[in-house]
Amino acid sequence: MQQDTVNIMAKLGVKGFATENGMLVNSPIDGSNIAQVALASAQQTDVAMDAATVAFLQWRQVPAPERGHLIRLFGDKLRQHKMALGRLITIESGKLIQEGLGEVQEMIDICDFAVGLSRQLYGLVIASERPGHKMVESWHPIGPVGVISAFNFPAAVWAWNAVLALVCGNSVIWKPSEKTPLTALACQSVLSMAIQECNSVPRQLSQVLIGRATLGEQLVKDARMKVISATGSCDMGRKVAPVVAARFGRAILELGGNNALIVCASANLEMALDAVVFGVVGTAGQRCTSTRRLFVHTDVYPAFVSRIRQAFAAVTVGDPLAEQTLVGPLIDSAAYEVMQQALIDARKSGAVVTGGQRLDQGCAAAFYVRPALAEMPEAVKNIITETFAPLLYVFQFDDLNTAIAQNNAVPQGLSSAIFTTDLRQAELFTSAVGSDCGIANINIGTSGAEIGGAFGGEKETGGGRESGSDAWKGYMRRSTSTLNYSNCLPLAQGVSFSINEAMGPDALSC
Ligand code: UN1
Repeated sequence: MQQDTVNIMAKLGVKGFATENGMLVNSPIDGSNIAQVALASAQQTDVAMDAATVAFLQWRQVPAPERGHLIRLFGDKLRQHKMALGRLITIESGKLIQEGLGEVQEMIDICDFAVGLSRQLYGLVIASERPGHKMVESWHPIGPVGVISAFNFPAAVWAWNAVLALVCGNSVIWKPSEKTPLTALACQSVLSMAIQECNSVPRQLSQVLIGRATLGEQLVKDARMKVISATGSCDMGRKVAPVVAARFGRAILELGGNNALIVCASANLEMALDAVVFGVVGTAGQRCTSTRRLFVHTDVYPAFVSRIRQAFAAVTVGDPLAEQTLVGPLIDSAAYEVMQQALIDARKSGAVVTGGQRLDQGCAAAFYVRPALAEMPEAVKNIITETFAPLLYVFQFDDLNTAIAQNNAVPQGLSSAIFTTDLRQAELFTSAVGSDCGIANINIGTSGAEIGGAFGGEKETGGGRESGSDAWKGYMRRSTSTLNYSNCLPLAQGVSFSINEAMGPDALSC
């Protein structure tokens, strides 16, 4: 695994990563050590923030379409290096090779989106209430953007933030998860290849700082970082949000999900089965969009739940680099412990649990598990915590309104889905009285969102929006200008304030 990693890093032009005495990086595939990386000191972080400020002051003057040109080149480089980067993502995060490649594709997609955006950073022209006046809204670069990302999407989530931030005229500092620093160094190296082919790109436009939580705290506290985009647990967000707010910075938070899928009696059950299985076992249940809760209509419950049980028992668990594998390893032993505790708790509450056992793959330091199904007893109506593992809690319902209420009765609000062929049920689910999540899908699972939509969720998910739609506005400042092309100075709201009378014959009239 180590040699494979060294080869990929060399191919992607990453230098100086295998330092001695650095932080150990392990692959969840076999638990082996694949590299060591140096940690950035507090002083280096401080210097980086100054450099990001200098880069911003220069970059904001570069026309947006020219900034888009850099991102177009970056997208080209990603296409060129997709296989190597995808493999590295798999080696470092343990997700399936298909998902590693999919993650690079997601980066390419957001690059394409950002290139188009670079010619569409539109403001509005607004009707003024005053004659001879107009109002315009302009969007301007805001400043250095700090991106704090998680291990489960070690590249794409940074790309969502970074390429939008760059096209919007900002510099970026990235603090990746300490579990996946190599992917970050590789992404930065690929971006550097694009930067080298461009004129007028300031040095230090994009920087990566490898470090632990204290490094993140330093970025979060610092007023030089105008935007902090943080992906991680609700607990992490609870720490980040007040610190950014206290200095009047802007936070874009993408935190936990506790995503539910509702299967109605009219659903296409084949499609629903595929969606549930991918939603639960994809990325070994470690996506923030993973399906965690399932509400099945009583009429189809026994048949559908038994199909899921069979599918969970049948899916191939193992080496994520092997094409036939459908479930890779958990990230580490801590993730395994948390899953096991959740299974103990489920059993205690009366659930019928199948799966969840550790599978021996011949490496003591790697954690492969069979996906688990917890059929909840009548008395337990919901599960309010997110367990980052392939574990599905199943509940039965008779009335869709009750299922929707249960979908919403959790602190998190990221993703949700309904399977139905009844238009009225689909519309109800996506209506004002339907799912309260940022994502509400119909006949699509809870995970695997496209980059074109705004990504994020409500309540303890943090309220941030990243990726498509108008999420770019989160990386810019808005300026409203009222322009007077008349010869008078009327005040808004009809307020009269005339100095003519006071000045008498000396007054100039318009
Ligand atoms: C995440 O888990 O933090 O919708 C992001 C999805 C992916 C992104 C997940 N496109 O599942």
